[in-house]
Amino acid sequence: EKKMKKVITYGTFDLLHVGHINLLRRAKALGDYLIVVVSSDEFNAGKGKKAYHSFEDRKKILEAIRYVDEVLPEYTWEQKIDDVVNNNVDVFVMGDDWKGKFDFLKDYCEDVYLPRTEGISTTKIKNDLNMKD
Ligand code: C2G
Repeated sequence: EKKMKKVITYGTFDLLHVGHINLLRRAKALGDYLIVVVSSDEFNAGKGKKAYHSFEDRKKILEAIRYVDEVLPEYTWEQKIDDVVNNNVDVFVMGDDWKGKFDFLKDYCEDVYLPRTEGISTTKIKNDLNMKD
């Protein structure tokens, strides 16, 4: 029978918003099973980011989304090849702000960059609420 088509995507997914949901819905539509690799708090610190929600809470929130089948932790930039190979992933998906940044994955799976949802971002939410970044 048809092999299950597995999709993977990465992100912080802090202060979940419709841009995240659009990305996750469209990523899932590219296959049968969606793995979301969510940035650990330590990895975010390395990105100079501090998420409002802890890793554990961001993981729980993602697991509650109908499009998401599995959530794994993102600890390093370098883990993507292992993640793709170890999970038998067919498609890697990211918003197009990352276009071209992960071309090294082309040898292991299909790369898809989706247009970002305009007018929304976690940073915008924080600024609109006058929170420090
Ligand atoms: N996104 C989107 N539209 C928005 C905001 C975000 O399509 N308005 C997408 C991003 O392109 C990304 C995903 O939603 O694919 C998650 O966004 P972030 O949580 O901001 O992820 P980021 O901090 O870019 O971390 O190793 C890659 C990093 O972990 C990506």
